[in-house]
Amino acid sequence: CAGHAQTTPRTAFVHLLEWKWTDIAKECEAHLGPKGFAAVQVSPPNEHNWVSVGDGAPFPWWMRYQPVSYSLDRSRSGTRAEFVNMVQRCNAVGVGIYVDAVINHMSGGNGGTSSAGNGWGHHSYPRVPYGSNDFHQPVCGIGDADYRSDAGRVWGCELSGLQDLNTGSPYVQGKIADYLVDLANIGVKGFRVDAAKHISPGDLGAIISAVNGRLATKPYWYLEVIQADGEAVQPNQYFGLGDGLVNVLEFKYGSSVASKFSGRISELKTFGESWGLSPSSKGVAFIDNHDKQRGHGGGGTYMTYHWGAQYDLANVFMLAWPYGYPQVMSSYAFNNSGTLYDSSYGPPYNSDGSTKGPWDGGVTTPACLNQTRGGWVCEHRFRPIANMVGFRNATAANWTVNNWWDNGNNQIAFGRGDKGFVVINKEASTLSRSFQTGLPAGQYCDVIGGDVVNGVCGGNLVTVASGGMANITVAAFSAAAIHVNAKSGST
Ligand code: LM2
Ligand code: CA
Repeated sequence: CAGHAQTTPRTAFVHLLEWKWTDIAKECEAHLGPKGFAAVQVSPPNEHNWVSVGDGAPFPWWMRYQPVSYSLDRSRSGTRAEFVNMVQRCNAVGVGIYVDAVINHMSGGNGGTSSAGNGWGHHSYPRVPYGSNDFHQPVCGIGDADYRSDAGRVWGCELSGLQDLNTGSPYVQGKIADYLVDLANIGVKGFRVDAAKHISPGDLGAIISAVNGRLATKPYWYLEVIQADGEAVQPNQYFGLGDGLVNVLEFKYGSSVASKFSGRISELKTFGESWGLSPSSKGVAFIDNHDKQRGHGGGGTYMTYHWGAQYDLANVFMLAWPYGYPQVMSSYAFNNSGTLYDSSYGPPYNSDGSTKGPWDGGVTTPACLNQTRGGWVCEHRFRPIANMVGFRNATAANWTVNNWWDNGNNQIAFGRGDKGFVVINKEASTLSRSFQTGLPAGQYCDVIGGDVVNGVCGGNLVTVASGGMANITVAAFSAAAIHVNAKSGST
């Protein structure tokens, strides 16, 4: 026996907001699998309210957050058969599917038609079925003051007028568990729990335990508990759920990084738990998400692709820095100024409201990297972001930062032991310097500027001398990154 081959772990995932199942299947095979992504967070796959115009926008993205049933028969992303096909094809290339589970509430409003053409009414969802007993009564709305003073109302009243499920009831817990177990049996690997902050830890813990208890392999759980100082509900109240294995989305991560990218990135030297972030083993890190990038979910300053090269650099930092489990955002284009603010616009669409996907029309390369409204941005295909996923995977075994260097302002560099080294230049002039790296001597490919194809680097080569020194030149508002899985001349 020659021993077992070393497999590189997959340590970052992507949210493909509003992508269709057929397109995600292709993207797994064409890009996500080869680049080493661990998983895709998909938009809620269940039957949802169909909103033709909402908050002044055609076919708003947020209709997906108004469940009508747990049927997968038809959401805006496609059919159950397409969903199953996607899960199988993504799993086959090493990419898991994480489902955005909307289980705190059902729809807003008093009635309408669903994505599958079915009717529903206030507290009336015959396809689950749910009736008025299955909702928190008497109906109340969460007020701004409740967040500070009354956890019970945050959990038991309506968020934005969305009909709040009685998640303490065994019947409701059973219906939710059936839905999630169905998904796991299809092959889904994880769940983002939407609005988890609005479900009490007791109720959510019961649901997670019920699902875990019915499966041979526990899914990965990460909860949306938006942290704010002084509030009655805090993320650490949820840490013990699911035998202590659940994660939380760490909202301070992206806002902290944005504040340093607006000031001095050299101050990121100490970034992590000491800044008030959740323990690294608990946190999902992200620069922006579908809410924050368009001013939803409580607002706050987060970087988006609108920041241009600086956004790439923030993602390079996230993927190089050993904190948490990073989530890459992948968007469709939206305007964010003045009256053109597209905070509710849905994805690129056909006249009937169906999604016009990046892989539509039998193309061999998806219609990505289009930042004009009506286009798909696909940040996960920006080369610095895509290739830093490989960096994170290659450096996962060395969960420390060393050989830190900065210029006291907006140029930084650091290593990940003998596995990788990164330089980030957020200044308007070229950075050229001899750096101490921890890497073994050799020729490495700067993966920010090029891909390694058949062992040949398409970008700059970086030579590391014995002892680890390397001359590296980085253009203004750019970066350089080398790691042991992208050596030139290797196969
Ligand atoms: C989340 N966090 O706890 C999601 O990340 C967030 O995107 C969801 O809100 C929220 N939970 C509920 O799932 C989004 C969006 C809202 C939108 C809701 C429901 O940010 O603007 O609310 O989805 O679609 C919309 C209207 C709102 C209306 C509501 C109910 O914008 O004005 O409230 O529908 O009809 C009366
Ligand atoms: Ca609730």
